[in-house]
Amino acid sequence: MLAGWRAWPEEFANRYRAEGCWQGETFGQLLRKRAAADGERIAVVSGDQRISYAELDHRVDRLAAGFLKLGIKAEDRIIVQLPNIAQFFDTIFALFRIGALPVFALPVHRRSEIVYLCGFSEAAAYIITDKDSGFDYRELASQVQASVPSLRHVIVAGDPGSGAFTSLDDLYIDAVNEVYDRLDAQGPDSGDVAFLQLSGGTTGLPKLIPRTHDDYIYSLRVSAEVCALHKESVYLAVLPAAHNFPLSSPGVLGTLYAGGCVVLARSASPDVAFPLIRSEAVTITAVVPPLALIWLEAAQSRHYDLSHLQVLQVGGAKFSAEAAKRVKRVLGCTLQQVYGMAEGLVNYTRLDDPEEITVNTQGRPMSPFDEVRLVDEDDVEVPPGEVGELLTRGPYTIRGYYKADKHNERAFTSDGFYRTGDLASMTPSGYLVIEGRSKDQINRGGDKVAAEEVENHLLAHPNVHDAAVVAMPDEFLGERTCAFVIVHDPAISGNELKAFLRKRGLAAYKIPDRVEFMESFPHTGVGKVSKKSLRELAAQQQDERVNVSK
Ligand code: OOB
Repeated sequence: MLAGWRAWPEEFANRYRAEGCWQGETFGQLLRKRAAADGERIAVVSGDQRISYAELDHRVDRLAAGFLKLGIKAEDRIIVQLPNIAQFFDTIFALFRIGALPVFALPVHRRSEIVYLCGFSEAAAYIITDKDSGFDYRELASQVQASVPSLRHVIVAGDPGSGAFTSLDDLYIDAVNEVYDRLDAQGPDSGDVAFLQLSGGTTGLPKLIPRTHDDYIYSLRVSAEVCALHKESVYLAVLPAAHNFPLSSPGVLGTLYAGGCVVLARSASPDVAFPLIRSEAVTITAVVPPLALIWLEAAQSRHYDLSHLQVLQVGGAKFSAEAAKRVKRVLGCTLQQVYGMAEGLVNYTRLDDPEEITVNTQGRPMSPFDEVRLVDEDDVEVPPGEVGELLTRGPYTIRGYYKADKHNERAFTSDGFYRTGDLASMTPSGYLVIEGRSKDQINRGGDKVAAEEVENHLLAHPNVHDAAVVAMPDEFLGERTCAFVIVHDPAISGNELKAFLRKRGLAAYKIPDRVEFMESFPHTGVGKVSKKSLRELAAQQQDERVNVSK
């Protein structure tokens, strides 16, 4: 068993097996089965590539053979940072087959995040693309390798350049059948950890989320059912496929689970996505709220044929009821709100729910085995209809972060419920309405920013005495980031501090949108920095700015 992973207690594991949630299948076997049953059907469309299930299965075998030859083995952690390209699937399924663990980085992550992930997970390899959206990942990889000498391989999809990097293309090798058979015979157990997801984070350093084959495949099965996926379904991936929402809710993996077709978009812009919806007859796709607003605008001003689209999923951050009401009228499809988390629990509005529910709630738990509680600050359940922190446990919700014993004591209750840090109320029919957050995090239109992580980077500047990062309301993203800073020498500008953070290799979405200088911070009764007061101040300043600009 992977060291640093907290499995479900035996009693729960037995129950989830007995109830048929965990069915003993691994990702490697799942793909093998789809290839045997529906080999000719198209699994993945990427640009002008159309890859059938049989081809995908074979590509995965060949790449797994190459990974093995390179020395990658079961339980090795492999940082995967790929955009929405076909090799993403070859890579993750090949690693699944070997039992090596992808660690899902997002394409927007930069040196700070990747160096940390490589070091913390003691990664054996880092898999990137050559260039994407004008960014050269090979340069990033060179910097990462210089900081993490234990990293054995950098593997590049595309041109590996002149350095010592390995070409992913060269790793697809035609092995003899025995090698493939051995892969199946020696593959991982369905109860093993399959990969590590990234948490949105509330602390100084991102946490890693271990998900097993059993638990994740269960979440795919239920998601595919709730979203009525079948072999004719066509899912368009516009969000980065490595994120839990487009990965599994039902996302690209839920679509493959159902035998449907995944279409990969290199950009989420309507100019790219809308033509794909028409040409590939896309039936379902998933967006974050700011993107939904852009699509709603674009669909009104330009005339695209979106008639194939049956379901638009919106999640990752709160979608305003006002915008939600427009989806059906403007895009002509059903809105499905999705409230989920990489730690597990996913809630959906159902496709046949009345508009009252799809517009005003964030859905209800997808599985009858999900347990949810809404509690006050003393962990006592709040009366029906009132707001409380959402706690949850179930067959696909983790019992602990990877190698984070101390943090786990706070993040989970003693009886194994995950503290989501989300404030919610529940309707009489069991639907959740997200009302706010108790965790120290900013949700920038679906991108999660851990306040403490950014504060630590600011504190690394010699001129910064103290820093407090909070959310400020924003019409488009829902929230943006405001950093309040106390400096020793006032001869420094906000832009200089932002440039400092960028130089430290922090992902762009974590750079504060605004920096405000202060002489001292407001305090709470016990002398802690009052983030509540700072949030109010940031909101007030924001209002004043908006009024001035009007
Ligand atoms: C999804 O996953 P993460 O891990 O990036 O972020 C989880 C957090 C939640 O705890 C909540 O604070 C927020 O994102 N969130 C929402 C939301 N969906 C997620 N807040 C309000 N309304 C929503 N609909 O974001 C994620 C994972 C799987 C499916 C969907 C989203």
